[in-house]
Amino acid sequence: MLGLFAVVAFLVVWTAMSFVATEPATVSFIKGHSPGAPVHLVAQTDGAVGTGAHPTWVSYQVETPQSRKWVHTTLWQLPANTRIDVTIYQFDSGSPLRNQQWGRVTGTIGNSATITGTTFQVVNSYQHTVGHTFTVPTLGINVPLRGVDTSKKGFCTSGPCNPKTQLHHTVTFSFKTPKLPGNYRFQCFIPCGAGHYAGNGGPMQTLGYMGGFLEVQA
Ligand SMILES: [Cu+2]
Repeated sequence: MLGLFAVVAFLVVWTAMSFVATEPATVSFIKGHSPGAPVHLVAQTDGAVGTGAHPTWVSYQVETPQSRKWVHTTLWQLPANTRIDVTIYQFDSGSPLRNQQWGRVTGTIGNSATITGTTFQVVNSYQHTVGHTFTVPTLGINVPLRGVDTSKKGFCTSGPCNPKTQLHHTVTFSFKTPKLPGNYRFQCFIPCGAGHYAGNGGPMQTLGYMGGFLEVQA
């Protein structure tokens, strides 16, 4: 009886630890941040992340604010009630939208974003493909990230991709973090998990790839 209990206890602890051990790292934009100053957050979206347990999976990577290194994680710690200036280098190909609603820019400052310096409020997906969306449902934020044309030179096949040399769209936008601290879920609404059920499995459901949290702290 005691032996059985030990086995069960071991399995419970082992399962819990394996979850803890596989949680992606957190990149903090709070350390060294002076209150009130805007935060600059730089991320990229790759067709294949090139690192970790699933190097072929589609993913975000984020740049550390001080050392400017690419980190494969979607846990981003941000100060509350602060303007966040976001730059996303979008290296992946795309597809037409299943729902044109996801082509709208919402919830950002000015309800707009820029692509290669040009302001836009909507992506017409009859004209352009969309690779991913940066969407924070509880904050009403949605930014469509246009797909690159894979027939052009310099398509990045494995991350981290280099914005200086490889084909991408540079998308920028700003938003304000809420006053209320908490973990705000963000995700992609393009079924971009190719090879997984309906495109919505695998990286679409795994922390660190196409979904994550804005960890807003006071
Ligand atoms: Cu996606």
